[in-house]
Amino acid sequence: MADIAKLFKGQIDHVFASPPGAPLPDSPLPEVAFIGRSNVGKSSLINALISQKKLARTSKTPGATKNIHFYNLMDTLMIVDLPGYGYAKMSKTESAEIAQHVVNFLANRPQLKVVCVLVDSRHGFKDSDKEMVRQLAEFGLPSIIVMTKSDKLKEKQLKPVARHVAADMEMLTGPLHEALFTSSEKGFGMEKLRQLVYDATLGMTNEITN
Ligand SMILES: Nc1nc2c(ncn2[C@@H]2O[C@H](COP(=O)(O)OP(=O)(O)OP(=O)(O)O)[C@@H](O)[C@H]2O)c(=O)[nH]1
Ligand SMILES: [Mg+2]
Repeated sequence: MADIAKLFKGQIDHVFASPPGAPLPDSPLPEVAFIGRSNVGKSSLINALISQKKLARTSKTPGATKNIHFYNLMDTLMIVDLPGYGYAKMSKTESAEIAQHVVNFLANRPQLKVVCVLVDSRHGFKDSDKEMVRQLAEFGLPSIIVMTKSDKLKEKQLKPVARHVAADMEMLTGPLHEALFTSSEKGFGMEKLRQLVYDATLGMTNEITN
């Protein structure tokens, strides 16, 4: 546990932003990527996970993240913020270029160990999320399902949503565990998510270099 706290609260560098068509960084570090529909809260979750307010750019308007961003945690783990999918107002050409860039990354990245698929707690799985989980399984990538913005639901609304989500997950192959409900705004679920990410990326080597 001590090592996890050290990793997620230590030195963080934004090392690389890769726009569509550009190369990806050459790095030996294990990676965890965050994916999900546009505006689901990927960049906010990354900030909460690494205890930063504004390192990853967030926005009320969907389509905020257009490049693939790499964050180096203590030369030990790379966090990758991916552009969202399903944003209808972006031009077809631009969204196709972004989607292609993301698929290239997912399909050709041996150091990528796990992908967190973010789903809005209020809406549950959309077809595009199910498709993403299936695609990740096809690429041989394990996924962690993270429900976001759970502060927007009342306590009594959480149970039926959790049941629906659990039923949807039974139909999907690949996810590592039951869905984890989180709130970046209130900090719910962050310790658990840090543990899951750590286990899936560094669990075998258990090394923190500095
Ligand atoms: N209430 C609440 N709002 C949140 C939470 N997480 C994110 N938001 C809000 O949701 C909006 C989108 O958040 P982002 O983190 O930019 O979402 P994203 O998935 O990175 O979006 P794209 O980069 O456009 O795909 C922002 O207005 C955030 O403040 C949360 O846990 N609770
Ligand atoms: Mg973003």
